[in-house]
Amino acid sequence: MASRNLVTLTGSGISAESGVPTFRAADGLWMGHRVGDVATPEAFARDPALVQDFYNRRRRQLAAVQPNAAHHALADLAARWDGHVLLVTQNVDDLHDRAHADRPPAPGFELIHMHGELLKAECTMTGQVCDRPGDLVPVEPSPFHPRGRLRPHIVWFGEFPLHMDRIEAALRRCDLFVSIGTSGAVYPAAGFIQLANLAGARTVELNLEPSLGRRLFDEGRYGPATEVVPAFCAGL
Ligand code: BJW
Repeated sequence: MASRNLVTLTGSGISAESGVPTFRAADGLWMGHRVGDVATPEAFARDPALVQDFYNRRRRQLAAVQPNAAHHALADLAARWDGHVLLVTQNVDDLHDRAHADRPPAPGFELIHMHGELLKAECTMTGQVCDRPGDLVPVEPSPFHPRGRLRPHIVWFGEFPLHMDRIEAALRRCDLFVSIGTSGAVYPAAGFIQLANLAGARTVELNLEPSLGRRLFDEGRYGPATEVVPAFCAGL
């Protein structure tokens, strides 16, 4: 029987060939920083200038990059898929959004940024979110609350990823799960493969090299995302 309910999970490997760095580089640093210095609520409380500067630099970097053949292949697939497609990305870049922007929205398609979005900011008091494509200053007043500040709309370690109820519901009914360009080092995303297996889905990993969870997948195809993702999508 043909697959109808597709869940695709993407990680930073899909954006690597667009020029966005992945996270777990050999030196263990992200753009020269240790994780705990920039990607935790504690880091923001301790040194908001450092954290805002880190995200300001990444926001500016995003303006200089474009979606690649892998993002476009997934957008083409979603446009022609006869069924439900949930594209869950751990990436905070907007490259999937841009790849989908020039196609009519397909019925049954959803894109979820489970770790937030670099081009948005959120109020520390109310959690309300607004577009914020430009720089944030260390203590940025919030338009939503007199005592609030704007922080990057990013899910830091120890915080809850977004829309988990919708993601888990889609995983429970999926019949094809495809994981692309993620090391499987960060939970809860690293556990989605187990939920897909419980649902009885066909499970496929597309990555530069086998991830930590390789043995949990039915099938793996390895190479640069701009090659393996279009080839895989063309075969569906
Ligand atoms: C290519 C390629 C090419 C390269 N083509 N491929 C102990 C045990 C278990 C869990 C925990 C634990 N201690 C703490 C936790 C929980 C913690 C966690 O998982 N920690 C781990 C480090 C152990 N998780 C959390 O805190 C999360 N919240 C949470 O768990 O809440 C409780 C909860 C439980 C259950 C349900 C619901 C809630 C929050 C996690 C937030 C993660 N945020 C980050 C940072 C965002 C900020 C920012 O962007 O600055 O998100 S971490 C970072 O890692 C980022 C990424 O989205 C995420 C995943 O990384 P990714 O994308 O996989 O990148 P890499 O670099 O690891 O891998 C790149 C891959 O690409 C590699 O495989 C390459 O081979 C490949 N590649 N070039 C194809 N050209």
